[in-house]
Amino acid sequence: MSLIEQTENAGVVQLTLNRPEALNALNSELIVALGSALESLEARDDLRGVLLTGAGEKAFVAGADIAEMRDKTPEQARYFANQALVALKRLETLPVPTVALVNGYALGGGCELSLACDWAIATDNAFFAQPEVGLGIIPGFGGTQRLPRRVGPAMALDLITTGRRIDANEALRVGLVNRVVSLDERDATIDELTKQLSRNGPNAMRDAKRAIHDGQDLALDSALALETTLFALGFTGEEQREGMSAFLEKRKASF
Ligand code: DAK
Repeated sequence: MSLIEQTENAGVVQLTLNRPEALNALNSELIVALGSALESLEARDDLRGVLLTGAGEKAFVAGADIAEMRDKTPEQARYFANQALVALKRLETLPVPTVALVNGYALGGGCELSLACDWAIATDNAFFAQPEVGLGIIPGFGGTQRLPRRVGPAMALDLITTGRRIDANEALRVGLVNRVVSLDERDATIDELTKQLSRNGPNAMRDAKRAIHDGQDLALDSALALETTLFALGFTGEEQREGMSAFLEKRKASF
């Protein structure tokens, strides 16, 4: 049984964290497996998108593995932290759209894993929390940085210092996820998303992601200049011509 199950449809890869007996809690082995799955995806020019989800109906990821973490020495904790940092960086910098399908508990490192994706969909049984302070630690998978960027510093402080759990609808209200679907709609949602990501211009999707991500760290004028450059570059390849020709010829574009 593989810790990361990988399936694929039309260039859209679904990665499923597969450790349901521990509610997909992130131990070193699972983090390393995720990192290497992402590393092999990085190299693929034909990749259109990545969907990340958890095995079973109960949990996306119930956090870092507490049993494994408890007895770590500081050196081991640093090694673990580095492995995690590398895996999450790989996820965040994948050039294609990445979507977390949060299908149950997303606690601690699980919530942070969903934040390392571009955006998230929750099923209606999902719960989110950053309960680390209750364990005597602070979030270590980027929660103190990515959460405030997603939901604002006040809401991030609320969630991190209280450790309270919020349900899918509150997660939607605060902007932690973009959509909530019922558990029954999960497969149809995946199919629809796969269709959308596989029929759009792959280079255009990559350039749009790059403009948004890189633009966040720039002043507005520089960010707009980046957009202009990427827009113009889009006219150097086949993709723009095919997309526009298909519209004018009343047919579906073939990218
Ligand atoms: N770690 C290890 N095992 C876990 C786990 C976890 N986080 N969560 C659940 N499990 C295991 C349970 O121990 C149980 O195992 P058995 O007893 O069957 O062997 C099995 O999964 C089923 O869980 P429960 O029996 O507890 O199931 P319930 O439905 O009763 O409760 C629950 C579900 C999700 C409410 C509960 O399991 C729970 O509260 N789990 C812990 C949630 C939590 O506190 N998560 C945050 C962990 S702290 C770092 C980066 C990040 C982090 C740390 C360092 N660095 C970069 C260094 C992140 C920290 C965290 O995520």
